[in-house]
Amino acid sequence: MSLERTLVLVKPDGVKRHLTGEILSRIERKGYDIVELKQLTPSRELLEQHYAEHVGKPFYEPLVEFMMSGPVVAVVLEGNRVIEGFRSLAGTTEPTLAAPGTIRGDLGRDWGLKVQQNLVHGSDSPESAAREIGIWFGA
Ligand code: RTP
Ligand code: MG
Repeated sequence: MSLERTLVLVKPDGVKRHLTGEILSRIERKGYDIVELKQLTPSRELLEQHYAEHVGKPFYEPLVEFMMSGPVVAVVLEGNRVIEGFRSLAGTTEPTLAAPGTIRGDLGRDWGLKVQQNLVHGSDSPESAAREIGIWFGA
């Protein structure tokens, strides 16, 4: 058994395009449990914590601006190996290259903007998941 939790975000592009239901439906059909869920427009302070690892990268400021541009849906999922399982459902970062059958591959594309708008975020390790769940939902 490797019971894990992961933080998933439906990013502002996903919410604006009315894809929240489609994305949550894929998660539910896969069989993961939703243990927390809320919609909010994140503050710059929250996003600076969430994206601390990307400070200084060329896409950092456009990424923070994009993530502040509207509501996001924050979700905690639980299941065995859910961290890698959700990243597999999401597909690779660039929607152009993400495999068909994945969230980003089926529903995303390159919009020619300063930052990849790719519909979802998923924690990438148990350490990131614990840190990110603390940031979005408290300890
Ligand atoms: P995420 O953290 O959102 O699950 O995505 P990820 O692991 O696949 O990607 P990561 O490298 O952690 O980057 C975080 C987010 O920054 C945006 N990004 N844009 N060159 C670009 O335009 C670029 N590179 C990264 C994406 O929104 C990515 O999800
Ligand atoms: Mg990442």
